[in-house]
Amino acid sequence: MDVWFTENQAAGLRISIQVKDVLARVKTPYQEVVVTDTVGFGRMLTLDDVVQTTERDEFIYHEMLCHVPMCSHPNPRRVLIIGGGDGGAVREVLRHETVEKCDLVEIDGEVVAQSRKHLPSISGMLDDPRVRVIIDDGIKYAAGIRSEYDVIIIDSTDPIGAAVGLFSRTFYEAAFKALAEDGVFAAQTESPFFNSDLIRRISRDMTAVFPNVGLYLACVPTYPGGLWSFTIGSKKYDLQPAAGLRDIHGTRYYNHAVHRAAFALPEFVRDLVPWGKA
Ligand code: AG3
Repeated sequence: MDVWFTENQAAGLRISIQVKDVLARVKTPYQEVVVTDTVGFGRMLTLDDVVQTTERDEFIYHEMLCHVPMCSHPNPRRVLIIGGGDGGAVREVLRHETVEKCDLVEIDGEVVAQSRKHLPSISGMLDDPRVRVIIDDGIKYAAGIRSEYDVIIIDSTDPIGAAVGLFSRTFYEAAFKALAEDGVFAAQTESPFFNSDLIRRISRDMTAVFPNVGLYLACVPTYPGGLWSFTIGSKKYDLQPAAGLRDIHGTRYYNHAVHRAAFALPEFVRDLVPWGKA
C-alpha cells in the first residue's frame, strides 16, 4: 500500500509520512483529530493535517518541553499543563517524585479520548491519581488562577485557531499570576528557522513579564525544519538544572548536560532574542 500523509510545513515545503492504517478520524468543534499508523514513525496524531506527535520522536519534544522547566525548579509540587491532550507532557512531569498534582487543561476532549484509545505509550499516565484532566479553554482557566502552580507548561499546537491566544503577552501575564512567587513557565515556541518573527515577538513579550527568560532548542524530526524552540520564563530561579538535583530516570533525550547545552543558540537564533547579543 502506498498511502502518504502530507503536511504543508512552510511555504514551498512539505513533509510526507507513509501511512499503513487510519485508526481514528473524528471531526470536533475545534478541529479534525486523526490517528494513523505509519511505516516509519509508529502511531501518529495529527490535528487538521498538522503533525502533533509520533510514537517514534515524541520523547524528544515531551522531555525537553517538561524537564527543562521542572529541573530548574528545586521542588516542583503543583504543575499545570495547557494543551497536551495526548498525555505525553503529563507522563514526563510525573517522572518527578516531588509532584503532588498535575492538572491538564485541554480544550478538545476528543484529543484526550483518541489518545487514550490509540496512543497508550503516550497517554498511559493520564489515569495516575496525581492527574486531573480538565476539558476547558486553557486561556480562560489560567485567567482565573492566582499563585497556585510551581510550574506551568504550554504544549500547544501551532499558533492557529484556539491556540493563538496562548502566544500572547496577555496570556504570559495571566500565567505569571497563576504561578507561585518562585514559579517557572515554559512553552513550545515553534521553529526558529520558519517562525522567526513569532519568536522575536514571544521573547520580547516574555521579557516584559518574567525576570529570567531563555530560549532553548531541540531537534524534533517530524516538525518543520527539525530544529525546534521552547521559551522558558522564571520568576526567581536560574534556568539551569537546580543545584543538587539528581538526573531523571527513564529519559532518552534529556539529561542535565543536554539541559545546559540546549541554551546555546546558533547566531541566527541569537539574533531573534533581545538578550542574545547583549
Ligand atoms: N504540539 C505541536 C507542536 C507543533 C507542531 N507543528 C507542526 N507540525 N507544524 C505538540 C503536541 C504534542 N503533545
